[in-house]
Amino acid sequence: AKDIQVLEGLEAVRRRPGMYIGGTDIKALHHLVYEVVDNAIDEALAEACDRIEIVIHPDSSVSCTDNGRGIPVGPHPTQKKSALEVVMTTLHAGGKFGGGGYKVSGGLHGVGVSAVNALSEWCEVEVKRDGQVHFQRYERGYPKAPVRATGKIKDGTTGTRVSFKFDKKIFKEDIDFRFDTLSQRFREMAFVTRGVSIFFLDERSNREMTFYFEGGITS
Ligand code: 0RA
Repeated sequence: AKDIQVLEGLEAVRRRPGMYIGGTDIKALHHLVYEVVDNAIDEALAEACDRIEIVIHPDSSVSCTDNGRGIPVGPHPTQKKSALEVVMTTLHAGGKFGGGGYKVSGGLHGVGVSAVNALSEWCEVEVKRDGQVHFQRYERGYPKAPVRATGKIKDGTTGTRVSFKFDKKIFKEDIDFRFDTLSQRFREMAFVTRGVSIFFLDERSNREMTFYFEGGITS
């Protein structure tokens, strides 16, 4: 029964996107990116990550990679699936488990990456953690298969990559990401997140920017 509620949760996001991301226009579209990047920023604010890389691919899919601890992948304490799947498919499940940290950077009404997943034609997550690469793919929020290990890590690196392609069925026609809108936001995130490097590449135009402020807002 719980599983059904989880799926209904993401169906609700697709039925009424305005309730979750404030609309279906270009502003709402950019919110998808902010939500994903804000999760990486939170990892940087926890001093667990110092590099975030955002790429807009030629098909307008977006990937955000961070070198943080990686979203936990172990079995979730109450649901019989990976914590990673719970984070990706449950509304409000994006917070740090077990109290302690909480979201500081704000974002799309705090709904989490699962709302982005729900509003994406496809979404993929890759987590490097515990010496392994873990992967899961979703289509319109539904997992295609359980989280699986796809490789071994020998150099101890950790991190998370979330990739998604926004669903053209949801958003207004003929809208797409704007380099200047996104880079302005990433510049601001770098101001307020001392010591993090934010690398931004737009493969549609081959423009790129890197933001880094040693002293944060003081700089
Ligand atoms: C929950 C717990 C921990 C990290 C994260 C979530 C986390 C989420 C995101 C989203 C994007 N990048 C992320 N990186 C980490 C802490 C896990 C631990 O203590 O090792």
